[in-house]
Amino acid sequence: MGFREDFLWGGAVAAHQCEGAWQEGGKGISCSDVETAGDNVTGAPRRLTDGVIEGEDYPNHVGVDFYHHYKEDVALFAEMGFKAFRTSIAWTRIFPRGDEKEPNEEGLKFYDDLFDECHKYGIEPVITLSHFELPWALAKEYGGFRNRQAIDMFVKFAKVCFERYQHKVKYWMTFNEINNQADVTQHNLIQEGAVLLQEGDDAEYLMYLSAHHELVASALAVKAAHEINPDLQVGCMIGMNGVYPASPKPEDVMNALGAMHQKYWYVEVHARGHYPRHILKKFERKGYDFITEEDKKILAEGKVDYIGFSYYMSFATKYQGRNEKTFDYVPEDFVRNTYLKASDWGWQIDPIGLRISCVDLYDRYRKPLFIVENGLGAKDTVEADGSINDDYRIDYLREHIRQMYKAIEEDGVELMGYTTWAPIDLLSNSTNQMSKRYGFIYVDVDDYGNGTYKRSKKKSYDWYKEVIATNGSSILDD
Ligand code: BGP
Repeated sequence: MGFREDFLWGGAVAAHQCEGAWQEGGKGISCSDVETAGDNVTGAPRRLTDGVIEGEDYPNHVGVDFYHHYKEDVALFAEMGFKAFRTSIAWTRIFPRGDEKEPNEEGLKFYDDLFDECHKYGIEPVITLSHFELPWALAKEYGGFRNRQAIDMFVKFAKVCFERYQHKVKYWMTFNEINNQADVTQHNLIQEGAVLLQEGDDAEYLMYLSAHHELVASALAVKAAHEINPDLQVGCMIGMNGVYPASPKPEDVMNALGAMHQKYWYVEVHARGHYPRHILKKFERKGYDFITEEDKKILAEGKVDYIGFSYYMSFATKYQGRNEKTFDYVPEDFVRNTYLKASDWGWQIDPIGLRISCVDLYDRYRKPLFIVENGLGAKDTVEADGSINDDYRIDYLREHIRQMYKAIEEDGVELMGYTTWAPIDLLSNSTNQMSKRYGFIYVDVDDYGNGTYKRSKKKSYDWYKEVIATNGSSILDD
């Protein structure tokens, strides 16, 4: 009953948000290295600069210095009883520009050491290949994933990783939250596909084109992984923050359906190996003609083994007449859901939404699910005695885990694991702030890079330790 014996309890981070050491070990400049801090007062998003510009503020160049602290951090995860630790391999540590013939040995060695450190404690590394940190040279000199050459570069990177780490890493994911780019902002396009918008570009066309190339690259990587070692399991990763209709008005319902279609289609291609008909219809209408016969074959042969997803919040959408023809993704139509409370950053907290997401994804694709991100970004206060009483984080996680349990027990969903975002404080991806903290482990550094980088345990640390030790039952009984 309940969580299976080998349930992968743990935590998740991404290289560009925690490692720092942006120029160490032969690392090249990534797209994330050229995104500044957001505005700490307003929480406004990060800005993309043309290369690393002196005088600009790039907090992720230091991160939480995980590159130098990883032994201490992994030991803290181990003490919590982690079964799994999800992180990403910074592409630019392995191929600094993306187009080199040979990988950078120093970069490969860093991850060898990190994975060995995890295994020392019986922690299974879960690895994302591309988590918003593509090579900047790929963006600048090749046009990112708008260019088919990016497919070869990614597949080479993936193969090097599979070959090198096949006996250390069993669970992989290709592109983090690949569906984020449905909202075609420059930030999302650069993070997903290293696509820099030029004047006169049709952003929507470029999104579909580069997403298609990413999907082909992903399918080729899945196939390669299975050929290299049939034990390897490769999943996709989508950002699954569900969208509800704001009311039972049919137009609102249709709006929500359209918004969900814009999430699911990426999963459809990954999991079923072909495009859903509504997307093909759209391509027909718009005259998009980039899917080749060879691509179709590749997609069909590279279906993922499981579906990884993140879940933080849900949205509600209200039809406002903007998209009457297609009921397409219109973020401007998102409205506040008055039934839900929100985090300090306005993210609407909805534990039942996690259960809905599990059921929706499982009903559609019948593949094992892996919740690879879930957590609360909040401001923490360090008391005079050094303690941090983050009951709000405990409440958030407890309620989500309870819904996850119901999805398994009552809805019959097959769930492989749960890695919280993030077990240790790190930089926010959207704003690059430190003050938006997620961890069980506090890191002493502020939004301006001041601090000792010392690690300390929050109240939630022992709480999660107990959850893992009892395989979830400590929070199901009360
Ligand atoms: C997801 C990303 C993560 C992570 C998380 C929290 O979209 O995969 O990288 O950062 O969101 O978002 P934020 O850091 O902006 O609070």
